[in-house]
Amino acid sequence: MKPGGIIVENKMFCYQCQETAGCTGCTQSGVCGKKPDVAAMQDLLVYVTKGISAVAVQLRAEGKEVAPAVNHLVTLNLFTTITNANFDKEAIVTRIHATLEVKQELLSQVEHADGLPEAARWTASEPMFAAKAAQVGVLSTGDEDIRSLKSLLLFGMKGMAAYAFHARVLGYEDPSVSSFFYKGLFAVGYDGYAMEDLLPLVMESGKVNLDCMALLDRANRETYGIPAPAQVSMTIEKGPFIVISGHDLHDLEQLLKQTQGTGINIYTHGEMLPAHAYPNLRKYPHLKGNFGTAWQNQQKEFDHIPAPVLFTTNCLMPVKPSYGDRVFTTSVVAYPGMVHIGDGKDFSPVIKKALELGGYDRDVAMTGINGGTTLTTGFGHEAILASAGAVIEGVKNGDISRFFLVGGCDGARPGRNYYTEFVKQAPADSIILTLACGKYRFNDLDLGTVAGLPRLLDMGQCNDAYGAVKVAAALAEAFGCSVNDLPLTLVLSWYEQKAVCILLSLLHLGIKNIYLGPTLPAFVSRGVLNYLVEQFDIHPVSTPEEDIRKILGQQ
Ligand code: FSO
Ligand code: SF4
Repeated sequence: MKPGGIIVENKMFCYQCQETAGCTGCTQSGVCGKKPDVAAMQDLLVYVTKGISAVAVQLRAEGKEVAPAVNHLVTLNLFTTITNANFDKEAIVTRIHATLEVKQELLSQVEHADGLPEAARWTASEPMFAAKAAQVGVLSTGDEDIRSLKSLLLFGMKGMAAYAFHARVLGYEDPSVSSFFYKGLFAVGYDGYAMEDLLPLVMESGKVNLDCMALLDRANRETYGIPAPAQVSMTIEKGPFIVISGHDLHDLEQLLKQTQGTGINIYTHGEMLPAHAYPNLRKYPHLKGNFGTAWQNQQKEFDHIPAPVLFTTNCLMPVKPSYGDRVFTTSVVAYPGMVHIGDGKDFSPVIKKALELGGYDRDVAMTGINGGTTLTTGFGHEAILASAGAVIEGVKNGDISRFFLVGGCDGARPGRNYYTEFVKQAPADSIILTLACGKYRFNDLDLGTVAGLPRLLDMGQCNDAYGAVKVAAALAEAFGCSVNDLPLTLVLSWYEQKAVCILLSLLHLGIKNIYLGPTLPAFVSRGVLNYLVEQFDIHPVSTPEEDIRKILGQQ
């Protein structure tokens, strides 16, 4: 309803990220730039993926195997619909066709098809897609609390699919993750479940995601070595260069190999920063440094950039004409009109563009958002636990008063300077662990040291939340207490669906007293919020001053 009582019809409905319109839902066009026709095809892709999952569940109940290719297809479909990844309607339509085709083949193997839901049987050609999409979005679930739990489950699985995908490209798979996708997607599509059926599934998704992040942690380390602390330059050297964004280390490695000896330098962007910590990536001398800050600043930072930018995963923003001829996408990322690099990972169009544009004619020093000139990353769980003795001693003798994990996503909405202020105001004898792109709010600050350790420890990407869990568990063991009794507070910033699955993993571990912001998810209904507050003491963030006082027990 608009002011004046005019009813405005929804052109779409999406409320999966933190920046959703009016903190309730994008109904006319996505705040992220997603158009209604793309939103519709994403809804339909989720619907047909629920359908193929119901068929897979039935086949397994009949004792039949589901091929790994089907697991991959479901993972890819979920990942494709994550925020800020795929804005290309045609690419999504292609995935719907592929899914329907595989599903028909699977359906022919089912003996007892009578109980299958409509999504499992539905098939059509493209002219029918828009009409069907209009009936199958999240609002097709009427009850608010049920819709909320199904959304938590679905969005959490989208995030988990990203991690499963990254592990798989490195050759690591966990069949129990795919089994959970089938079960979870079946549940999201099933009308007969009540709150008490869905809640355990939501919690189970947190457990499965933890296993999935553990698998990716192992995959990254066995492939690229144990991360070690690294100082990363923010100066872009004279000459041709390529900026690589997103989370996919395998894409970065391929690009590094293909640019060896070309005279092109490579700079990470956003969530790719922690790549500098891995020995088997930092060994390439042309992996020079980091360009710019977090994802929401890209339209400003890429303005007339004399280099191509390769997006390997989210977060891609609508591309501006001032750099539109130099954006390349790969994997699940796509944007109409941009060159997409296919699965063969032949990056020669990107390389050609870098040589054509030539880069800057002199070294250009960039700064972080607070004016700092250096970034440090690479404090993975191994590096931190190697200093466990000093940490434990520091806590025991009072040199270290508290740990804060200030982590999660950055974003464009006002209110995110909360995290900068929080870090600035945290006690001088506290240690700040961080991860994911939210750290760009403060990772150029010089916070000094405490007990011989840097006060700010960047643990890596969002998936490295697994490492934070390992550190917390090790500290709890050393102090003979539970994680909830440690002098540790989690202050999380969320934006998209990977943050949802990480939050669910923390809840699965029984971690309480999490501070969550900058706003609560629109898809968490009052009923579900009450449950989360009662069970887990989740706090919405208020002001840094007030929250720090509360955490330190000063009020
Ligand atoms: Fe950020 Fe984007 Fe890593 Fe997200 S770049 S917001 S939670 O994709 O995944 O932290
Ligand atoms: Fe809106 Fe976020 Fe959905 Fe984009 S992803 S349409 S901003 S809710």
